[in-house]
Amino acid sequence: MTHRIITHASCMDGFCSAFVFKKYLAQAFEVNQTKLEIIGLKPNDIETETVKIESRDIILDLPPAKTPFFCWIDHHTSNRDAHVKAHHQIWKATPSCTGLLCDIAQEKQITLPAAVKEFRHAIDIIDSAAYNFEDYKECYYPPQNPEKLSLLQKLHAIDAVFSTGDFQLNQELFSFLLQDPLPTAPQDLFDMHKLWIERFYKARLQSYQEWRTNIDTYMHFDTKSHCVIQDDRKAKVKRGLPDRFYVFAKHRNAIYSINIKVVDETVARIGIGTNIFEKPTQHIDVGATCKEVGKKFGQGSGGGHKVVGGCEVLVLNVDAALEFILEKMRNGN
Ligand SMILES: [Mn+2]
Repeated sequence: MTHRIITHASCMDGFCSAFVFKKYLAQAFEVNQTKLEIIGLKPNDIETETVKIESRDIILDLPPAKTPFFCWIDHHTSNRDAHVKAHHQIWKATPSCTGLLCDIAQEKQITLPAAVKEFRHAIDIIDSAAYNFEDYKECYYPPQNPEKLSLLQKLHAIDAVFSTGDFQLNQELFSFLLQDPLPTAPQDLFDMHKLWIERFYKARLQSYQEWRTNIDTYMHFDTKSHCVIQDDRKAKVKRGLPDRFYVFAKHRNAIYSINIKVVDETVARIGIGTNIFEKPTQHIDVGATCKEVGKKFGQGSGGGHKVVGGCEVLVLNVDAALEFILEKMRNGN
């Protein structure tokens, strides 16, 4: 019986979920781990059924398929009430899907090595953006000691391998790293392939720096709305790869960030976040605001959580939408 693991592509949590399932949970689910194919997909591929899901598929860190399949394990709030036609189905609001898999292993009395338990804390930080300022500095800037990377740094280095900006290459490297034999814990992959993984990481860190230098030319802090605005329409050139936490590293006392990106000739995407380092206690409901803005200035697409969200608006409405959001932030509601 051949099973496939379908997991979240280009995502460290999706990657580690596949690792932990294959290495530690396959047997408990009566799955033959030597014949396990691993496929990375985007949530949208499942929702629009661009890939045919088979009856023996195991879907991790993704929304469930509409057709019957074997096993679904996920932690995304948006999938909580999903209608699932799977033989095994487990949903729980955990910081990472990998962490949920570790919990399941424990419930099934599978002993996880110390290295995996230690790793679990790190993947929880990564997938729920629970970095403190020191963690951020450690992972997004050249390492103080390149010869001895920390656990978080090793995981970021592995992530750099399948986040190159070329989706097909990412897919190749993603499944390559998950081939047999798997080491004890995901971070051991770094030591296994150190010579080339550290080059991916070095390049990635340089790309972050190029991006930060470029973004500095047009990102600005609007003190009245407590918001840092990154309007990509103002970019003269495109450089590097986004460092998603930089806004709040640069503006430590900001509450919000807004990011505007034109997608095509009619649609622009607006992302709103709150300060991950300071964790402001009072702020507007970002998800609700995004939903409202998507309806008012776009074709209805928008939503998210209390602290982070996104929406799509019409290109011709971008300025009005931005003003609407900033006004809410100024009033604090
Ligand atoms: Mn996840």
